[in-house]
Amino acid sequence: MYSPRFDKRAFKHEVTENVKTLFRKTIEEATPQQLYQAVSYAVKEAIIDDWIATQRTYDKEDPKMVYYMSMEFLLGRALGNNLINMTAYKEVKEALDELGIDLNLLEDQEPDPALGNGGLGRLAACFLDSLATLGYAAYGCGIRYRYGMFKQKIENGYQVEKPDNWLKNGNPFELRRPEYAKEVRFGGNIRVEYDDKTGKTHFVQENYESVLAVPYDYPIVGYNNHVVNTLRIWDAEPIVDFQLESFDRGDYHKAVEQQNLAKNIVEVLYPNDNHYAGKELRLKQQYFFVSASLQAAVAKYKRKHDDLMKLPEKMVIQMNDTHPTVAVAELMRILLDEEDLGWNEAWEITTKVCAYTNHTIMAEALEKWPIDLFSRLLPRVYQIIQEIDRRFLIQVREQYPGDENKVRKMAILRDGQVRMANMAIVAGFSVNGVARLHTEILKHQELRDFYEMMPQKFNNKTNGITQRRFLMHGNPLLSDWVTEKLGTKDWATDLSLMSGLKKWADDKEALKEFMDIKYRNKERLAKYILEHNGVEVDPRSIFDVQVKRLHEYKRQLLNILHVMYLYNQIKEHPEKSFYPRTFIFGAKASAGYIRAKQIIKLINSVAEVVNNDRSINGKLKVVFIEDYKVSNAEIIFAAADVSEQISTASKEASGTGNMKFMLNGAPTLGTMDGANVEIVEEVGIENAFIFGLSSDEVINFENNGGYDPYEIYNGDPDVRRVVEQLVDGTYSHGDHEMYRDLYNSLLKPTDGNRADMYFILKDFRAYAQAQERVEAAYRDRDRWAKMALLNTACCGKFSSDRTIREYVDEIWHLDHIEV
Ligand code: KOT
Repeated sequence: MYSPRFDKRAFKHEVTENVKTLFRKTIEEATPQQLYQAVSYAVKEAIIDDWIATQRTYDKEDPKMVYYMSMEFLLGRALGNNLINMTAYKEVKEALDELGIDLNLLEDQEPDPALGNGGLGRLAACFLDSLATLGYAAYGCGIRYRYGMFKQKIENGYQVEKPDNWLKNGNPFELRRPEYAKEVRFGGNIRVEYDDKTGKTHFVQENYESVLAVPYDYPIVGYNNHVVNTLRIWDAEPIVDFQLESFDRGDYHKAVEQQNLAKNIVEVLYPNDNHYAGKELRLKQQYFFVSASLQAAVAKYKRKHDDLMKLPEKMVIQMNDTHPTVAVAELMRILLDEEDLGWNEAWEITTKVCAYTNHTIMAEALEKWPIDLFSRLLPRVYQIIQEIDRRFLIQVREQYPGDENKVRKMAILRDGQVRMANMAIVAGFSVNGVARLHTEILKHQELRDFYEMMPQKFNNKTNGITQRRFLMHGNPLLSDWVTEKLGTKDWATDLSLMSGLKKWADDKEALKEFMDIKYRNKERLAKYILEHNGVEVDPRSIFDVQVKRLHEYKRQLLNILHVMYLYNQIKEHPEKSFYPRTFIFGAKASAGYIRAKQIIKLINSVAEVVNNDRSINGKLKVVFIEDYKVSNAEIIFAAADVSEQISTASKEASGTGNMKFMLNGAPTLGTMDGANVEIVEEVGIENAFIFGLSSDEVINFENNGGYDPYEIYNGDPDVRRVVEQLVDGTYSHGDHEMYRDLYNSLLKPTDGNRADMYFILKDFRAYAQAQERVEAAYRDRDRWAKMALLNTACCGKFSSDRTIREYVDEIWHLDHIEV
């Protein structure tokens, strides 16, 4: 399948055969969905050989492996990406053309696997791509949710959630592996058995419920290197033997319970980003996939090795936020109870194997499980955590005699809660943040006590993204142009080469080509918007884009208030020149996040008023793209002129959308937050539009009770006007109450929260001024083209290949492999 070996005739034959055997049809008769399946199976066929070869190499060379444990993997579609990484995209497109099949239409037939919420899950997917591409042995470990992230419909301006039945037509790329199934146990009680002969104590779980975890393997194709790694996602099935036994005893109830437990556990992804809901089922999900993955990992190790003390030489576990951190205690349990090691040995192994990544400082995202719930569901794991905590607090008291305040802050068990982050830090050998600023805030604010006690554990790994999906696949025009200008395609695996584009930054001809490509991508997006949203937008206008999860700290509200302000300006000064703008939004709100949903409604209400006002001559358009997801994201990034990254400084740990925009040549309009800081460092402040409070200023305000939004409200008539427009009926058909809560959130303290918690009014004027700078820069076509091009040219640092190299060199110490 790799270009040199691609056999077009054989491939076409294979597709034709697949259509026949799978569907008893000819190519002409088959539906697009059936053709997608037939083509995917043909592609899988080619992948399988490399998959086998890769696993054989791992077997033979026995490299150290990373297990990347994550509740989320936001993969996006596989077909196109696999073809890109097999360097067969163009050949396959040609072959299919000859069969009268349009590859792009086929790609649209694939459901977008959405086993993640946003940045955290997408990062996990980019990491798997980079690990395979760089030739490292890696397993992704996660859950095969029956329903992924919900599909978003907009009805009458409101978000409506529809189930995402992504498996309804089957999944050509996955492989069920029942031979590796593992039992996972919940609840019951622990009986302590003392063995007189050996003098050992055994802990036996009784009266538990259990499910069978069945793995599905999903190939992760490396770029142009024949490496195929595995994402292993677990499904839950009832344990059949048990069920029969229960039926025999007439224990129908028990059998039904097992069925229900199995069905419920993997039913659906919790659609909360940056938010902890504390649901029992969520904890079950966490333990379910962590226990199954660890049992499989230890079993795999034991097939080749008998000295468990050397386990850390062969595996490392990266915990993607606190969600899988029960891994720490589960690994202890396996080593203590199933492998009969002593505490000290088990602890030594665990603390050499486990590493933790922190992705957020948002207080509402902190996982703190109620002890009663936790100990009821995971009685043995809880005992182990008690012992970890007991031993740790002895250390704290030794190091800080008499400082009970430290003990209170650092304890794992406290106030009736299990604090997962504390456990991860205590047991992990590495704690990393996801951008330099974020890591500094962790060290000096949120996790200060831990940093003081164990500074050697703390390190930064600034996030990255894969250029294979977000440039090669998402933006083929720019991709080809870059290859031509650099005279090589090596940027596909070495993004630092992009800096070679700088030499074209003053070349009129090259700049024109660059902007022509942007224009064609804008046309492509305009077509998508017309087809999917029924709104006509002008590709000659500035495409100003904010796409990301909806969260107050990300401040979509600031953006839309500013649109309201611009609308007022245009209405009031029709004579003033105004460069036409299209404000594009895309965002899902967690189903239960009321205020986020109000913001979506507000955006759509503003769109309705503005887009239908003929008097402004189409100078302003607002579009809310329904169902923002990986597949349409690729089209959106390619078409953006302006990248809105306007979170309240200190709140966005890193951001990764910011990097995707940069890669595609869109300058950042943003705050000095997360990875924006490093983006500006790379591209130069003159090639970005930076505004607003700094993280230090924000933190300062927060530590001193906030600020008074009425200062702004009373002092700035433009701000006052847009705030009043939330409740004067302008955007609500005369309804004064529709946006009252948003209005109140800006001006009044509500349910224990400060007024304007996210400094929207405070930053408003600075934001509006930055937007004026955007307009001025855009009017100067040459200047803008240069800025845009330099963004692409300076994005080298933000490849996830760089990030993964740092993880490998500084945390994981993996062996490089060649297949
Ligand atoms: C937290 C709880 C549940 C689900 C998701 C989260 C979460 C998501 N925490 N952090 N994130 C984002 O992670 C990205 C990848 O590191 C960051 O770029 C982004 O700033 C985080 O908000």
